[in-house]
Amino acid sequence: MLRFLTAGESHGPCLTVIVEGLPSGCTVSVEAIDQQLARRQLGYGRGGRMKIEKDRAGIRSGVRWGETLGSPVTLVIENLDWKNWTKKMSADPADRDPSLAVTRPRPGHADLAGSLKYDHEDVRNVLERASARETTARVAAGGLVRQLLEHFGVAVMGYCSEIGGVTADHSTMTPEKIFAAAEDSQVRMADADAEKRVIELIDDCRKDGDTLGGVVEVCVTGLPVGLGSYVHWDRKTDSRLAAALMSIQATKGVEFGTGFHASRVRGSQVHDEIVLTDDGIGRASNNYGGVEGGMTSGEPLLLRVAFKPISTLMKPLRSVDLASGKESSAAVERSDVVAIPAAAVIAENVVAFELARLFLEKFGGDSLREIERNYQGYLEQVKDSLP
Ligand code: EPS
Repeated sequence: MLRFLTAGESHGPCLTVIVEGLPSGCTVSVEAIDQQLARRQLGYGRGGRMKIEKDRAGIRSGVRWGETLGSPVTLVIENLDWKNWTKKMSADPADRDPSLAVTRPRPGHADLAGSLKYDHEDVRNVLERASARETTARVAAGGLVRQLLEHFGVAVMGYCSEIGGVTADHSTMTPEKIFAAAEDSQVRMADADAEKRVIELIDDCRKDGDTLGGVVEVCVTGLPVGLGSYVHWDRKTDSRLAAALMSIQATKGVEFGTGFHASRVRGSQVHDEIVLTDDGIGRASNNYGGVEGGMTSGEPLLLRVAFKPISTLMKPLRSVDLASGKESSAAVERSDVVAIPAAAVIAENVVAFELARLFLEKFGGDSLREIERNYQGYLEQVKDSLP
């Protein structure tokens, strides 16, 4: 089974991710992982932290001479900001300093429930791990395993479709065109007019001490029909992707294809008709975003993820001081005005990881060669399914 575990605090020495279950013989490019990490750092509206960090993955196990061994792969990403936090985040009891405690939980963050649950007097003990800095490790894991997907012709593309209520008009473009153009945009949108309005909005919000959320879209091409299964709730492609995406910090909703819209129209207007094409069986539309009955349909996978605005407000909302027991304003931490352009990269890599899991469940083996045989054999079987 392909799985991963991350460790690390936002201002600790490093983030670590252990990825287990990759077969042997997969070519691994650390530059390709670093490229994903660099993309995650971009975007208009980020705070000071991204000027400090230069996220890079160090491979500590599981790869030899550029190929996976089949053993766990460990990746480590150093926090360059650690040098400014060595005492405040020290593991040494001699460095304990209760005067540094954060005691005014921020609405929207894990601060309050986390402090109550884990019996912490210092909210920092919660926020350090709850921070979206952790997504660096998840992007590294996605950046690693998507190389296997790419070997089988799968492309995963993420971009922003909405920021702070401003919607990009991508209606006349193919996902490939949107993705390519969004890569050059400061807000990861392929619509120059929307980009301009979003940048103005971000500038206004920064002045007001406020923050923004948004919606990202992920499109995946090259997936074979039949990843996932209809037979159990926890084997469905869409339930698995939704769970993985909902675990990204600040996610509030996930929708596949036309999503909620499908609930408002007639069946005849939304079901994707089955037709004959030059390649065999195909679909006349893709309203269900490439998933049917919990399995990939062979059409491009298309999903959207909604993120709430960032929790830390420079003009803070009301809170209660856990030290004094009195009403007070929430704590202010250095933060971003908006991180939706980064969220698109995070969602993309989270989707890549979950799809790699589903791919290996279907075609799994201990070596790449074994998987290639299983994959080719299945494609031939599907091709031969029509008389
Ligand atoms: C983040 C690093 C953090 C924040 C952001 C995400 O850096 P710092 O806390 O040192 O400024 O920029 O995290 C949040 C906004 C949050 O609420 O957790 C990153 O690497 O993406």
